[in-house]
Amino acid sequence: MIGANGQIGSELAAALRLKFGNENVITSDIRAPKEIASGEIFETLNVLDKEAIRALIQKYKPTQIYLLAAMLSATGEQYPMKAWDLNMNGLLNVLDLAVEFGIKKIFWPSSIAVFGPHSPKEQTPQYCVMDPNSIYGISKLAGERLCEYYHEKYGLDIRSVRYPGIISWRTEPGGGTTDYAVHIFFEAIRQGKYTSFLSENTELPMLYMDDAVRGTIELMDADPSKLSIRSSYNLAGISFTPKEIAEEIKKILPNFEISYSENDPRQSIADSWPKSIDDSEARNDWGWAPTFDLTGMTKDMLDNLKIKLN
Ligand code: AKB
Repeated sequence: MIGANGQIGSELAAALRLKFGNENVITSDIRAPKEIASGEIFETLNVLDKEAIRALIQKYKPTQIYLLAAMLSATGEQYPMKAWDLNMNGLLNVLDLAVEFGIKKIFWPSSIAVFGPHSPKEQTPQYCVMDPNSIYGISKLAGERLCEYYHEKYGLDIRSVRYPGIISWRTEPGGGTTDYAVHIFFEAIRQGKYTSFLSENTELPMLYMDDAVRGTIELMDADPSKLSIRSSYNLAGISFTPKEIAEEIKKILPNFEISYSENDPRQSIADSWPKSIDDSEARNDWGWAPTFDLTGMTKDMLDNLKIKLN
């Protein structure tokens, strides 16, 4: 796994270690994590260093690669050229080496950021106008086209989902537009209040980490003949606004207070994204179904954060 220290990578790696055993999962990232548990294998790796990836493939002979290293939407707007370089050339390095070494399966995440201001906002379908206007979204859409191209041209078994905002309590996200929906829970426990950088009625698609990890592994286990999409599957969980999530938190923490900041640059990114996603293809092709609703997710987040932060 490349980019294993981030929000999704750290939890996906833990799930893969349970499934395949510590000795069969090699995690890597640009920096070592704070702790490496005994028996776990970690290598420092910059995904832009193709020769370093080659050396690790030769050393460990992996059968699958999970590529999670990326710069997200908000940070991408601060460093557009770096975001483009990391997101595109990181992917191209892995795709090329996967073909060269005959890697059996690749996972690469896309995002709801591939949609743009002219995409339908409600129940956004798999196929529609896609005019992303963040560098992150542009890089993800280009990446999707590359994935399908490598599948068609070289037979690469690449699998991908368009993640919505991912909500989790173990690792906080960094640099995304949907991050408010994680920070709100941390601050509810730490401070009892939170200032949202998105306005109260900004509705975005989100997914609880447990569902995201399970769905990712289910897609990787799916029969390849059932997969009709080799760009990236729409994936839906729960859609809500900052106001709605605050109301849900107040049911458990009645004194919780929410306020809203103005003129945050992330607002315009959020405004260009869908409010909800139609994920019929994922449901039909590989049986995808999320299990957490807003109430269940809020309870699970707060229960776990109370223990973690106190
Ligand atoms: C972001 O906000 O940039 C990410 C995403 C939706 O891909 N969480």
